[in-house]
Amino acid sequence: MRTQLETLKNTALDALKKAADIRALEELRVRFLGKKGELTAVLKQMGALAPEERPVIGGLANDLRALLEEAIENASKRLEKAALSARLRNETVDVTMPGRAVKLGRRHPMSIVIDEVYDIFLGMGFSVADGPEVETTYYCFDALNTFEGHPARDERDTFYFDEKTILRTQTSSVQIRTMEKTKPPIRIISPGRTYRKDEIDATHSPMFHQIEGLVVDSGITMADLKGCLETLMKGLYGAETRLRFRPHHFPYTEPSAEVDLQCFVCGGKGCRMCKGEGWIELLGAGMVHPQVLRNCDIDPEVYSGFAFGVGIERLALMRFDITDMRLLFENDVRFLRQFV
Ligand code: 2NL
Repeated sequence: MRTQLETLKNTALDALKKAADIRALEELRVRFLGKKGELTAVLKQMGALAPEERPVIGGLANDLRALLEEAIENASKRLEKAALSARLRNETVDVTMPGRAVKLGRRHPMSIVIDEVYDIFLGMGFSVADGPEVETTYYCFDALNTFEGHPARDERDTFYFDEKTILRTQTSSVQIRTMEKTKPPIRIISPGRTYRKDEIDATHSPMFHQIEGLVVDSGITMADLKGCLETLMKGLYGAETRLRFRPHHFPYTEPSAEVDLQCFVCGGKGCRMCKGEGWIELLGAGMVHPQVLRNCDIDPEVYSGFAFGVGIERLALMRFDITDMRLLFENDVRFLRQFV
């Protein structure tokens, strides 16, 4: 039995040295030290030994068990270390490898124009005001001196939810809300979506964007309005830009004007772009009607103001030489990619 134990020891140590991974090592532990393992098999023959031999062989067997257990433990540590360094080697990241290119989108032509208008007005000390798109007829019409029965209120032109609730037809409602809340001096622009029951064609859409501007202070005159609009249009279309003010009528301004841009194609001579007129209609403006000021609890004897409203789609079409407004809403990336 001594030789059996000796052989077992040599075979086991040899096998342990060759174990390639943790699983193989576990198999070896079962094979040599398990309940049905080779060491147990040798000990089962103890009964055949002389009584005085038994404790000696038993001692040798215990020593062998301890020796193998330690050898397995050492092998296990060695294999774990090897597994870790193999993993570290495999998972190395090449930090010099070029990254995957990110596909950048572009700003929508409308956003480009809106941002340009923001820049110009923020430069003149204006702030941006915001308000609801679902409005009451009070803020869209009554407060703006647009009496009941006025054609602008017609349900053939305006989206009504009920008698007193509509989709705003202009962002003037935001200006009214601002005048109610804050007292002069007021210098704001209010950009946003507006809605009218228009058929879709190259120059109309039931949803469009508008920017309105409002200045109220003591001593504000039509000259301030002209200077402000010239600064805006020269900023958008270049220093050569010329404007023309034509008398007009709005219920909320007095006097009122329509403002034309000298045709940038023919320089005023008359061409297809301006339909032979030499001028292109741009926007509406005027001095805030005294009644509108009174409606907001501002004394027209002390304060005066000017206001204007301009469609942004129209500005964008001219700014980028686009001939059909529908292109702005169809979101075809082949179209949208062209603008910077
Ligand atoms: C247009 C151009 C305009 C205004 C809007 C306005 C706002 C207040 C008071 C007075 Cl709170 N006016 N906004 C003024 C003139 C023209 O829009 O073509 N509208 C149909």
